[in-house]
Amino acid sequence: METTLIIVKPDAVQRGLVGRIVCRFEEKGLQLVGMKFMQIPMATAERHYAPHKEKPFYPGLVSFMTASPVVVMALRGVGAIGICRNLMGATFGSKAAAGTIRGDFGVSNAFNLIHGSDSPEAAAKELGLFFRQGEIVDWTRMGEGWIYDLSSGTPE
Ligand code: IDP
Ligand code: MG
Repeated sequence: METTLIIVKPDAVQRGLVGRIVCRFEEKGLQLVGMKFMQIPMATAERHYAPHKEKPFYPGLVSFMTASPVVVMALRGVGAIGICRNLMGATFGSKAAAGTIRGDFGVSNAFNLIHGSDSPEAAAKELGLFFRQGEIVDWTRMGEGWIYDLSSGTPE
């Protein structure tokens, strides 16, 4: 099982799209194991986007992400990182395929509604930035055996 960090970005919160975006992940079958509403402190945004520090869009990105509240989520599942990236769609709203979150809800390249970790290393780092000990909750879903085939002992 992988756990990934998703951020419903300020543009999505301002546009009243939180419920519809959360719904995409829930209905796919990913398990919600952490969630909070927050305004991202500047230092956290800078650390989160540190890999982009040298890019021309970095200053604008950090000010966008700290300008207004976000919803951060921890989502779990087999291959959750890749599944979430597919549900999100390509980085630019203008290019993202229809059927994806970015493809369906946005046209902007910078204001692209959602962040998702892109590797297990990034997920571990980002979850640590946004969730303290105890804020990610391990729990058992009643319907797990109908979301995955558990007959072999491992979720398929
Ligand atoms: P990702 O969010 O799909 O992983 P990244 O390349 O990691 O895309 O970029 C991080 C974020 O920076 C994007 O989600 C987007 O908000 C912003 N961004 C990326 N490239 C550009 C650009 O060329 N212009 C403006 N903003 C950009
Ligand atoms: Mg990225």
